[in-house]
Amino acid sequence: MKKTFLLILIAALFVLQQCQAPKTKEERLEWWKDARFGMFIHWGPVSIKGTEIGWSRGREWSVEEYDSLYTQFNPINFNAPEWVKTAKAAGMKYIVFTSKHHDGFCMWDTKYTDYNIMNSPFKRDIMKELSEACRKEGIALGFYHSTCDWHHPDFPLTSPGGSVKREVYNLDRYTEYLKNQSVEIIENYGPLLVMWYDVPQQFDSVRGQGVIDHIRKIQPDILVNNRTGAKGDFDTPEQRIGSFQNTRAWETCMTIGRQWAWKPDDEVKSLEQCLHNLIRSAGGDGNLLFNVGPRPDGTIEPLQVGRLKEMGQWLKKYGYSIYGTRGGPFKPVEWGVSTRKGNKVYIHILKWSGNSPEIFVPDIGIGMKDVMIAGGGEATFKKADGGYVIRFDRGLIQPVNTIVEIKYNSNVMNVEPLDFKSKSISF
Ligand code: FHN
Repeated sequence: MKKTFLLILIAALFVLQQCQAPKTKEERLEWWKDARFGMFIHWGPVSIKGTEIGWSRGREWSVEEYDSLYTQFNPINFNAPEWVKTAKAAGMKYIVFTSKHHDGFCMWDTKYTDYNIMNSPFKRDIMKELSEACRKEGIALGFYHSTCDWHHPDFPLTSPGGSVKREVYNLDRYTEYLKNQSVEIIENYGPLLVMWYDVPQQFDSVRGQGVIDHIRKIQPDILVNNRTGAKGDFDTPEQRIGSFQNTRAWETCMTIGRQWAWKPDDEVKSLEQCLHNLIRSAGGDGNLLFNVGPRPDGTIEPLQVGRLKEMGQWLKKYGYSIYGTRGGPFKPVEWGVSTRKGNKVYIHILKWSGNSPEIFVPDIGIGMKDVMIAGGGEATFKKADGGYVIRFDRGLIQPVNTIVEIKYNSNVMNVEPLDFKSKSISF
């Protein structure tokens, strides 16, 4: 009797999970756009040295010294649930972790090379533990997997930075290696949100598309970025906020500190900079993949954890104006951006100076019904030539972002993007 009940329960849970999981790539892409905010994690044995992953191989350190670091790598304080808890506390909805960077070191129990974490003193499958922690906490998971590989003997280029051409190489055999490891990762730790490839040296669009087509045989709905050599599903502006674009998905990737891998005595961006990066990405109709670099012991830098927690506190209060929204209808300007959801538009005023605030909002072809300041502040609006003028008390201005919430008479999601008029905001 008990066994039957257990079997029925497992079957029900599986069905439930399948019901919740996106069924097509388009559905997964819409989920990803709704999520808006992810954690990027760059980590490897080079964290022992505190220099940049991949790039310091053959630069700050000889290739031999760099490639031997894994024999000392023993991050005894690595705790996947802790990492996932940090991401959730930040309000992040997905994690993208470096399975293999340009240095070729594999952070999982791969059967395709011995140059992997299981042959370090740590001897644990980091990606297995991370995937289990993500699944348990409902955080979507993807992997950053470097297209180039300066360690692999078949890849045509090697360190420093791929600037040296190997005399003997086999790009086709290397491509098979890349495809095999990509499938292995998806089969071992998937289904995944995304495979995030990077630096497609020597990979043209045909070769890159071949990688995408290959992994899609295993997981048809997986998202792939634009760095296999082919264009993939989304663009990836780096260390800058992407321009407004709502005809093709995009995600800004950015470091919270000064480099991708852990750096001793690092600095982190201010809370205002961090939040503005997220809000401006959403206003441009894009995502933000915000990077942390764990320390050699496996913990994330407390400075970075603290900043992410502060972002999460802001998102707890105002996240409804970011999650599940799309950019616009008003295109980003120097003083602010707009996001929209259903019949609401959120105007995020990020820069402020002057006296009593007044905003001119151009007509979008749908009547304005109500307006307020996020958090419950009073605001008024009146019809004007070509749009509406919104006024509210200066005391309602918020330090990082003042959100003007506008309710329209009907759905605003199909309004063509338009510009704020030049004199949209006066103080
Ligand atoms: O060389 C890499 C770099 O180390 C880092 O991984 C970034 C993340 O997008 N991508 C490449 C630089 O464009």
